Amino acid sequence: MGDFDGKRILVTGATSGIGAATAEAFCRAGCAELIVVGRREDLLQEKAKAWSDKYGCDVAAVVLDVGSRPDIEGITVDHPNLFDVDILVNNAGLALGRDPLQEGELDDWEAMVQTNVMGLLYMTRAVVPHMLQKGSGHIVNLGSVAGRWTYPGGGVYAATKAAVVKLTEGLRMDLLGKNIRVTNIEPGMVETEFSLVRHKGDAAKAKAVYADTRPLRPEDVADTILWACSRPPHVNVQELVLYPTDQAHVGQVHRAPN
Ligand code: NDP
Ligand code: 8X3
Repeated sequence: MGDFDGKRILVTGATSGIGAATAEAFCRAGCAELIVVGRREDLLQEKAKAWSDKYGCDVAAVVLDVGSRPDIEGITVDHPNLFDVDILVNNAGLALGRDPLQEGELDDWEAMVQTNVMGLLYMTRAVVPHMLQKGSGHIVNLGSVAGRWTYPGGGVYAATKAAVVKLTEGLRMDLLGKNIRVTNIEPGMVETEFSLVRHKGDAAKAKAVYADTRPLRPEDVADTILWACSRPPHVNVQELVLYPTDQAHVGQVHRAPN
């Protein structure tokens, strides 16, 4: 019997990067039902079908902006049991811009706070009552090393990830005694669409972030998430920092041209 047999799992931000790798890893590991969330409908549907065909897992694609309270409330009214899951991976998130704070774009700030903080809160609030009713559950949040150590031009993104540290800690306290685990996974540099999004489609800038170094792959983070979720029920991985070998700190990356 596998660790995820019979489990219903929800992964937000599953159209690319860490979320897509995590969703696929749960299917591969034999979860019964997977719900994947993202905004790019065609991509989400395509991935959901591919995972379902390949692994025989029941995959439901739910097109949703996690930062939209009306969307989440609406879908909850229409489908009251949609968020009744055993594991929630709050992965959807983004950085926008590398401007110094004094020159920052207000729209970028709002999108980061709304997605990385409010989105995580809305999803958590929608899921936790079901876990309480069942008497079990696991919430995995995607923080970042940026939530512990910031860097120039990264202050707002880092603040949203610092919020994830506190929200994870507070939720764990509020749920003490309820048999619900709460984990914060904090990766360093992972090569995904993250930098392309941050640099608003500028592929050269995005590529430069990962040039001549060996970043983490999304699958490395997915492995870590599955490891945390497959500990015995009395074990909770509270927080876990995962750097590539070639990164000692947020701003300190070893680069060696091949
Ligand atoms: P990607 O850009 O590859 O993936 C981000 C995912 O989030 C996409 O699937 C995107 O889908 C989804 N998403 C973004 N905004 C929303 C929204 N409002 N509602 C629903 N889905 C949304 O980046 P990563 O895989 O790298 O990022 C995943 C998480 O990991 C983020 O929280 C990020 O902050 C964190 N992280 C990333 C690191 C890195 O170096 N890459 C390091 C540390 C943490 P769509 O556009 O279809 O909505
Ligand atoms: C993403 C890692 O260092 O680009 O959370 O902020 S970093």
